[in-house]
Amino acid sequence: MGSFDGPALWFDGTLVALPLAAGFDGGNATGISASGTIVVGVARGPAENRAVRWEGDSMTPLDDVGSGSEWLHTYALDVSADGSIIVGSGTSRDTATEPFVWDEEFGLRRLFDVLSNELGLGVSDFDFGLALAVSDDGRVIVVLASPEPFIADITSPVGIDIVPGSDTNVIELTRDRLVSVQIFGTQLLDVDDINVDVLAFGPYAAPVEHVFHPSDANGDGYLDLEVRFETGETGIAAGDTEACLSGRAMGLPFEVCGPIEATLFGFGPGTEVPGCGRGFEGALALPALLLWWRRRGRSACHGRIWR
Ligand SMILES: [Ca+2]
Ligand SMILES: [Ca+2]
Repeated sequence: MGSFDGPALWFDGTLVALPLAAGFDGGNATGISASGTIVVGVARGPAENRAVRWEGDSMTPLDDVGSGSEWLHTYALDVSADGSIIVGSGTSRDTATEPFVWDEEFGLRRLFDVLSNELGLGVSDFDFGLALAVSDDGRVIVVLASPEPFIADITSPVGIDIVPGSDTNVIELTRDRLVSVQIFGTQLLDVDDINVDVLAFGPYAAPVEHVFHPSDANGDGYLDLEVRFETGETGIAAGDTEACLSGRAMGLPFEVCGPIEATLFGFGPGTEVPGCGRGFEGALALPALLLWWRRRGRSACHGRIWR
């Protein structure tokens, strides 16, 4: 048995040393994702301390992706359940310690910039210290600041219209049917900043099937984005009255829900519909699993609807 001094992960009864990249000789692990596959912390070296992410056998420093900040030393302190949002603190050439938020697309960003520029929040009265913790869903950050600590909701303000142009939002659960969702741009939300690759609709998080060119659908002067999903992939079941769209805009997570009326077009209750998709087939074959999924989907459906 050897010994070591450095970041480690307790796994299945054994303490496992986390790998350190060249140029680092120590560190700390400070946070872990829900599945345990992503660990965050700091790697220490003679020249710098770097916020890092461990995944499998690799250590990856959290990089600045062109935000203009020049970070000297960074420390990751917490990670969201799925590993997509990491928070911590760092020092730059210009400032004392200040909090950052990291995501894969935009890298390290000053939390102050994100709150004031992307979310339009007035935070100039605060002296920021650390971003101490992030909620499991990656949408709420605990910030140590003076004159007092605060909780920042970094949910991107996204408004949607399910089945654009209709108030009843009937979704027919038939084969190969697509359902449209209009995402509204605003002064704060440029729809070009929506990552369509991670958009997910319904309890089964259906991926986007079709993306339209942005156009100003509601005539407010801001471009809107219409996307379409295959109803069979959404997991929406007959009788559902609400559906949610989740994704990321400017790297910030969002989940927004709207009313629907889900019907089995042309089929009586309990009729087996060939190729109808997981949602409907699941309802026939795996009621317990479907219920669990639907509960899970609903419990996360408290997002604000901005219209
Ligand atoms: Ca509608
Ligand atoms: Ca518009």
